[in-house]
Amino acid sequence: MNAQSLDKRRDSLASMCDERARMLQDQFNVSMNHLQALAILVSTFHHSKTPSAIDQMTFARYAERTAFERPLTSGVAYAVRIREPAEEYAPVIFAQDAYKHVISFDMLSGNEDRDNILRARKSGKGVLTAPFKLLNNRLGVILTYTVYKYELPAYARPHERIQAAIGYLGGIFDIQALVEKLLKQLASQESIMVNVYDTTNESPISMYGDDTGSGMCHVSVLNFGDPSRKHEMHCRFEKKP
Ligand code: WA2
Repeated sequence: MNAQSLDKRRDSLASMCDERARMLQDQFNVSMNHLQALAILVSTFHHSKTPSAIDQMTFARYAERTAFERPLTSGVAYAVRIREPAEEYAPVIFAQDAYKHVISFDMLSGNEDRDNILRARKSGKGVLTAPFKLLNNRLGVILTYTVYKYELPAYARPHERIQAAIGYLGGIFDIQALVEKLLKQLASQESIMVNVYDTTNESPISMYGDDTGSGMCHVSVLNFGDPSRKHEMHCRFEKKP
């Protein structure tokens, strides 16, 4: 291949990869905003009303009916903060039907969930786990938003936030299945191979794709809204048969 057509090939790979990365990032961002809205819903109709206007059935039905608003999630769950003299727990009290099996599980007992909850409540922002094996044995990432007892100003200190936290809303992202679905919507003449990695640590964790392939590769940076985690999409042309 001459230099000119090689350049052209590189450009077309770059634009296809960037397009896919942008699409994934946009869908992630949309999902994230709706999770935040769901946290506000729980705050308004569960914590700020006596008696609560939400029970598991209401939550599950509402979550199911609004699932189209969170295109990359396979479910949502809400864990409430329980404080006992020296100990503290976060059992799940509400969950979308697909995750009913986590109800009453303490979310402070698993490392990934625990770290996420601790980080979420002191920052007031949406925070993301690394990819890990969920209780249903599938690979996923969890995005957590904290529900506070009262509305906190943007400048609230971490210790104020920790004090005021009363619950944690988590969105479950089934990356494997949902990225596949998303990419299938993009028809292209020449198919490309896509891999998505969590590149926060020195050794990247594969989130999507079979992690093989050689030859020309384009890397598009992904921004999933949590500045303490890094993600990349790697694209290659599919091998000619
Ligand atoms: N939800 C569903 N399956 C899981 C899981 C989880 N966490 N952890 C492991 N498998 C209620 O961040 C708060 C949900 C955690 C939220």
